[in-house]
Amino acid sequence: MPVDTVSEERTALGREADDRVQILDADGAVLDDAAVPDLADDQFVSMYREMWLARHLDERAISLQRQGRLGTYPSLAGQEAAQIGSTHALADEDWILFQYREHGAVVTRGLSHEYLLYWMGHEIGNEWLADRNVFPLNISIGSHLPHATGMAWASKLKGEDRAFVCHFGDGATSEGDFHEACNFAGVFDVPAIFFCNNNQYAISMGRGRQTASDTIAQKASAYGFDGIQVDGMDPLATYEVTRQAVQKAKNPEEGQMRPTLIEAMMYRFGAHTTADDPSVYRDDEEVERWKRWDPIPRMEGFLRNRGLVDDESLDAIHEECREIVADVIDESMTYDPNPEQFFEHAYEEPTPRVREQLAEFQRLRERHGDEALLEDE
Ligand SMILES: Cc1ncc(C[n+]2csc(CCOP(=O)(O)OP(=O)(O)O)c2C)c(N)n1
Ligand SMILES: [Mg+2]
Repeated sequence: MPVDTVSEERTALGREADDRVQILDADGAVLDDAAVPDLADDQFVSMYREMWLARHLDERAISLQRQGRLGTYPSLAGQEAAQIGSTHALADEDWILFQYREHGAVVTRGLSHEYLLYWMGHEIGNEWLADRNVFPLNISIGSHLPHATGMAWASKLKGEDRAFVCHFGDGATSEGDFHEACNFAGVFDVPAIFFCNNNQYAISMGRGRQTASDTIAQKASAYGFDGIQVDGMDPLATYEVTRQAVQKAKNPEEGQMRPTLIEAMMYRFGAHTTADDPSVYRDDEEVERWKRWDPIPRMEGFLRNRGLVDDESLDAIHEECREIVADVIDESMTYDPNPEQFFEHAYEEPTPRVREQLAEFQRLRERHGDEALLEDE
């Protein structure tokens, strides 16, 4: 990645949209003239722990899907730094809206077995997120961006002190919802941060065919607010850029607009989802090139250089993460769903048609029993 750094003189947000912010080199050494964020040592270690936890959860989730114990699942490997670095810059009262791949942002707010339940097909996994100020997951691309603008606008009108960080992909920037959300965010000057996880692909569609713009960050200038490109595989850089964006969202200086569009440059190491075969549209050599920037060994390098971890403490972190994930999986497997829940989540109050369908389903269960209903033809 190009070697641009955050220096104290040049704050991250006062840059051109193609002037990428980076703090760590590929091995985790601090770049010359880069300013390391002012965080306590245990915060740096937490960032590493959460990235490792998220990667491990990812590996286990893919394995569960292969065993038929989890539904279709989108892998986050390679994208941890953007999700975890940026979430570390938020206060608990700030909201996160995410697409579907940002498990790392969720993990940073605390991992519950209910999150896995969502990926097993149970909507209850979305209910739990609200308690952590995380908006429900959004499979339909771009649809949550206008909600981010609306929530941020409402919050501003209520005089709250919150920021709304909305994660989405490079593919989502081609949706009308992206344009509408950014446009109104600018018009109403709302405390929203549009965080684009540019992982170079929208399924098989490469970034080069997504937009003719040089960068995604530069699109912000059309809406009248700051756009900034950051090395999305550098957790310290994503932390710092988000921190400055949050500060501006909540307390803009004279003449500053509250919203920010952050384009985090990264790469998805794995398949788009467990239903995808990436070898059809990209070659291994490209994947290997990007793995050089893997955020986890990079953060490990930074921590070792600072004397914050050694082999022993790293082993203990990994063991702790394995236990957390194993417990969460065990607990999720004990869930005994009632199939009538199918009818519960589309509407606050069921419509007459939904009530009819539920009654018909109940009649079928009574007449045939669950076993017969679940039998494969
Ligand atoms: C409105 C809509 N159109 C199409 C799809 C099918 N679809 C699922 S994922 C995806 C690609 C999204 O790419 P991007 O926004 O870059 O996110 P990424 O998967 O790379 O994280 C598409 C087109 C969808 N889910 N919703
Ligand atoms: Mg993408």
